Amino acid sequence: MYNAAASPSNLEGQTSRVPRRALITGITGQDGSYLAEFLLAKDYEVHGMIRRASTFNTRRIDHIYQDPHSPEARLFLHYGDLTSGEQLTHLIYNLRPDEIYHLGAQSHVRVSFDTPEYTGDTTGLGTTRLLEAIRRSGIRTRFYQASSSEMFGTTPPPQSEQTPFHPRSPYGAAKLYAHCLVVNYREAYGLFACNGILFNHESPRRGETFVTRKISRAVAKMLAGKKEKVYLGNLEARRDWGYAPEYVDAMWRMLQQDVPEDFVIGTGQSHSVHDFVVSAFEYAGLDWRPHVEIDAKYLRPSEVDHLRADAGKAKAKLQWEPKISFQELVWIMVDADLEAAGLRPIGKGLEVLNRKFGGWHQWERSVSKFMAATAGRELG
Ligand code: NDP
Ligand code: GDR
Repeated sequence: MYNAAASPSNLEGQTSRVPRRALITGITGQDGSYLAEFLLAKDYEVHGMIRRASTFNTRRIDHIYQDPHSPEARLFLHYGDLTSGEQLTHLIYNLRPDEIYHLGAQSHVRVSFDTPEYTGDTTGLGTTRLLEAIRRSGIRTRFYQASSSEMFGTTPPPQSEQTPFHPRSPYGAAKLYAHCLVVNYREAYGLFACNGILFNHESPRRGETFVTRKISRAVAKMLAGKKEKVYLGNLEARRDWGYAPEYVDAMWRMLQQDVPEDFVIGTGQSHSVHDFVVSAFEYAGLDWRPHVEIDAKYLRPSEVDHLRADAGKAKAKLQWEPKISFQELVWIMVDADLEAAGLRPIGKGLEVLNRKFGGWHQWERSVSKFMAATAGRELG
């Protein structure tokens, strides 16, 4: 079992001026970019691992990039890949981070059916490589694993930390393997490691091939006169959709606890893909029927029908509760995509964010100000 007395200092009570150091895998993804902003606003020194690519893959974090030569620099990027342990060990041993947020993964469920081996290597074994790098380097750190509601698969809702798993995709199976490894390293080696079992969370920074963003982008393009139809798969699947920036706050809260535990994070409400379609089109004043067609290529060999979180434990222990509803999420995403398409946002999404989080809006920096306001300082 984890020994609290032998743990790193109680981080809530820490008064030292030395900044805490975090390492984020998957910093170029939706969650990684929001988490980097969140931690910078809390005065962390943030290190992110990025993949080498022949094209730029840092667009979600370009606005917070800092010249590493500057004495003020707090954000540092390092090349590495989850499919190879060499750089992971090197990074962990040399950086000795106080907290590690492991968000990197092949995260697309449909794609995992086409690339099961690669998904297992990245999404499953990637976690093992990190855990082993921590164990072998002997450093004391806190580890966050991006677990997923996809692991529940066929088990009916509501799903909590006690719900049995039954994954329905290579992605879900790989996440479950990683999830179990985290529990094992906690029990076997006393590692401070937490699984955040997060339900779907979306934002203007969501990857364009996930269904919510696919719909909000399509609606914006239709209003801009650049698209006539959007092709989708199963409209009946139900998901518990939340707003991503609120979920990175939950990740951080997990690592500030005295004892490492696993937490389910979600809104407790579920809606169908069809609901999202209707809501997004209605918000834009469009009739969805002539614009939506089903294409079998977006169906999955086995589907997860219904996910809805019971996040009571997170509410009680982390004091975490989401502020953004399903309807508001749709407004935010459509507004942001309208702006990205060069159109004037309708405005309800902006209004919600202003009201709930205080002055906002540039969609690509959508959370900087909210996070900075939370931390009592403004990001540059
Ligand atoms: P994204 O797909 O937006 O980001 C994935 C990140 O992983 C990217 O930075 C990507 O880099 C990186 N990555 C992929 N493969 C590798 C590799 N081989 N080596 C190093 N880095 C790699 O995911 P999200 O931000 O939405 O999700 C973050 C994590 O949370 C993921 O693990 C996901 O599975 C999990 N999750 C997400 C949920 C959600 O609703 N968003 C819900 C539950 C869990 P690059 O930019 O170069 O592609
Ligand atoms: P999911 O998200 O599989 O839940 O995984 P996604 O948005 O891909 O699918 C949600 C539901 O919508 C249905 N669907 C479509 N999906 C996509 N991508 N494209 C379509 O055209 C389409 N039409 C209908 C899907 O069948 C599914 O039922 C996300 C990812 O972020 C994972 O990494 C994460 O672990 C889980 O959420 C929780």
